[in-house]
Amino acid sequence: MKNVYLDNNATTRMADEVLAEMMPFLTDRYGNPSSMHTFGGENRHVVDRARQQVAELLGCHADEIIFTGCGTESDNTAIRGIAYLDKKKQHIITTRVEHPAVRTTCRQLQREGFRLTELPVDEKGRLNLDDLRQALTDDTALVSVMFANNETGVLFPLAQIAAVVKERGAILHTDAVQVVGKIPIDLSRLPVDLLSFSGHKLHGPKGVGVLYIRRGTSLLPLLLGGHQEFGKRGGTENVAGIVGVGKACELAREHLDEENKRVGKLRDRLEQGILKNCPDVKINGDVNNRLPNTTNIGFEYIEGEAILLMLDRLGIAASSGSACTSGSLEPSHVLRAMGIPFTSVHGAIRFSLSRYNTEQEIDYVIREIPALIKRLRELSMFTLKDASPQAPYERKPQITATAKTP
Ligand code: 7TS
Repeated sequence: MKNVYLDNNATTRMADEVLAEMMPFLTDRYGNPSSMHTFGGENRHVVDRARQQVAELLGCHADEIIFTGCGTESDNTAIRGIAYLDKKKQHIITTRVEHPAVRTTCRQLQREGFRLTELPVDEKGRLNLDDLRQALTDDTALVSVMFANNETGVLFPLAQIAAVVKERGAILHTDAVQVVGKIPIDLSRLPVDLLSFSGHKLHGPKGVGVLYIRRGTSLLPLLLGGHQEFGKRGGTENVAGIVGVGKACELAREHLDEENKRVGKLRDRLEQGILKNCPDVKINGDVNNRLPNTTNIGFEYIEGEAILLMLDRLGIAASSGSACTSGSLEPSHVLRAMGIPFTSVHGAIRFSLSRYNTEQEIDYVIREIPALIKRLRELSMFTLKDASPQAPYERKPQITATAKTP
């Protein structure tokens, strides 16, 4: 079997219906929505319709939605846009397990003089609400807490977090890049002020992000320029991309419930199949509270990169941590924050599914993995089995070839 794509938290296949909807705006209907003439002006309605489609998925008003260039831009716009607004408030709270789009932005603000609190998580990746309560002060400008973790799928209890933050009158932003389109969100009941997501994670196009800004919440725009997006994000609109993300939201709304269940069952089948057939394997994260499509599996005593390469040869695409941090060989900051033992953190693999995965694909992966893991453990250069959980790698003595006697 070829090409089993299980890296949907990195990006997803665009739905055929989305591409069909976008096509006219990549070809004949290229007008600028801000133009006075009908040819451009018609595209204003198209952008507004997409705004409505997004709002219907999130349970908010269309005028609370702005389109950006990606999830990262939405995160940056929300965080910097709030931080720079009120000079009297110089404190920001976030968590230790955020995606770099949030983490790096908050750390940059810290370098600029803001006080930053990064809340810890427990061994299952859960936040302690008392830590949040204690961290909040009168000068807390912003709390930025992800909705679900991209590496483990663990969900933070946003409703409870919002209640705590609102008690102290701070602004709450959530990075929902991994959540929108996977589980229902109803912003008419969830009092967050800002929420970010990205088109390409829910079978929409790349190059378009969304930021929800609750009515009455002011922010300083990150991109200054024209009056587009209610003056909150200058730049000619990516009409095709916006049409695509609108359609992706409409499709998610129609199919979310049934797909959720189906994808969840496939994920559980994969997990059970691997747990049953491979020794020394653990699931990382709170299994009772996570996205239905994600599992993070720690294969002890081997390197994640080696597993990924072997899987790749079999046509199976998965990931170790986030594609945004891979390439660095640094173990995942998320798993380290959870205190996952050293012997397991390096061999952690994230499998993330989507509506396009099938039972046959999952069974193929379950069939192939045990032999692959066994082989890698035999080949392993590292004596991790004998190492203490926190110890650095101990290399086995190199076996040097003995010179042949002539
Ligand atoms: N926030 C979260 C929680 C994410 O998972 C990602 C992408 C982003 C922000 C950035 O979104 P973008 O549209 O700007 O790329 N996450 C991942 C991942 O987990 N593997 O590759 C990309």
